[in-house]
Amino acid sequence: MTACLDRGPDLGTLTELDRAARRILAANWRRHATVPAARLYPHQWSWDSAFIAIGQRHLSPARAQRELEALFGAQWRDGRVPHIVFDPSVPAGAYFPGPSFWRSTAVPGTPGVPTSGIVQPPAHALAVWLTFLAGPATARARGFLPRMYPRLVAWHRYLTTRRDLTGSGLMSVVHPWESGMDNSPTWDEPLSRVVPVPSAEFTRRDLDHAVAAERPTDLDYGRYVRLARDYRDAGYADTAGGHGFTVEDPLCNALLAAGEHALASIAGEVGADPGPHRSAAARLTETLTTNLYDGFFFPRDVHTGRLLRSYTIGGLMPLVVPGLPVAGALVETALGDRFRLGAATPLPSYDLTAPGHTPGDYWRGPGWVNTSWLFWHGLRLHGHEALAGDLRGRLLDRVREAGFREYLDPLTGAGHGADRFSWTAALVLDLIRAR
Ligand code: 9WN
Repeated sequence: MTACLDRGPDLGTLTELDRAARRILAANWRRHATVPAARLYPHQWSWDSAFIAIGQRHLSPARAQRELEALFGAQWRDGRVPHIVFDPSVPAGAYFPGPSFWRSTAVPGTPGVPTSGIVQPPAHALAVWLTFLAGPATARARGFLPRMYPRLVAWHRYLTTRRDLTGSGLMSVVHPWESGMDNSPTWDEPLSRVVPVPSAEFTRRDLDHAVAAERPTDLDYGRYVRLARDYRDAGYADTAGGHGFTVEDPLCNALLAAGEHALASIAGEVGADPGPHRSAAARLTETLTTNLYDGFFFPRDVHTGRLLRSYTIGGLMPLVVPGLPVAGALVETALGDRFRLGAATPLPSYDLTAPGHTPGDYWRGPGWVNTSWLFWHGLRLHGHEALAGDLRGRLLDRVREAGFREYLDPLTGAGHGADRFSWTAALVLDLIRAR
């Protein structure tokens, strides 16, 4: 086990790790859903809830189902699932940008509860299916799948129609927050064209709870605010050419393809036709590989038409797609110097050999447990059982050493960001139970 300088409490055996993870999920539960971290992220986040459900399903299938139902309860009429569902009982200034920034309730077709207006990676269909599998009897008694299926279909329809901003068949993200990998160096080039809002015009809240050197800069935030404000002021309309930042991202499109496979299984359970989902999955897989693969998966900057050729964890994520034709090459790249699968754990968010790699800085080097979990899931899908088993063991060791941190230095294992982070706890619970 790697020595680690700022290691957290030694959580000891797997049983203790399991117990500690359960305590975190219990403490972060709020009436209908789980917050990612009590102070830094005090509301419900979209893809966090998907990962949280994947762990929670082992403790309480009903609670995991409620987590996902709460998120989709805030779905907009156009099908979008907002990236944050705000808890009205949390003080207005607890998170920026909050409800008064997004003004979602003024938009026709939005739920009563305030939300953001952007989205996050579509990990939900996969989470719904895995949640069902963990407790089919409870799910059937609660009508979980019949309720979720039409909502998931509307969600995917939004992404594959209104968010197909180029007509290529792939969805675009229109804000770095939508990628889930906010501050990734890959976004530097497209973001450089966005005029930042001066920092005097907004008050960040993240720095009340996190170290500034490990978070995006004020300049980045100024650009995030500009993009979100422009989108809001355009009534959250999705128009080709109407966004300052438009990128076809491999992670989102891979989850969409994996999600269509999950939807085919869900359709089978609810008596719907799985055929259209299988066709959609095949189409997405082919387009993803044809359009974004050039020895590795790279995002495409829609404004220039060019691939953004840096090696980030997002480019490894298509391994979650069943039947991916280039799975072997992707695993080879993961084993190489850039990601060092089998040594660097969690898998680094950014190329270890790149001059800009920073092991403690947000999405610019450190590893997150969710992306490593997705890669582990992909390794198993593609028959790499030994590599998957090794990654599982290393991830559990890392969390045992550092505690349930938001992200970790992939080489030393030092923990960073929020502590008692929900998806770290949830995915540890899932990894402990993996066979
Ligand atoms: C903005 C909640 C979220 C994660 C994202 C992560 C971070 C938010 C922020 O926290 O983003 O959505 O304030 O930095 O980048 O992946 O879902 O855990």
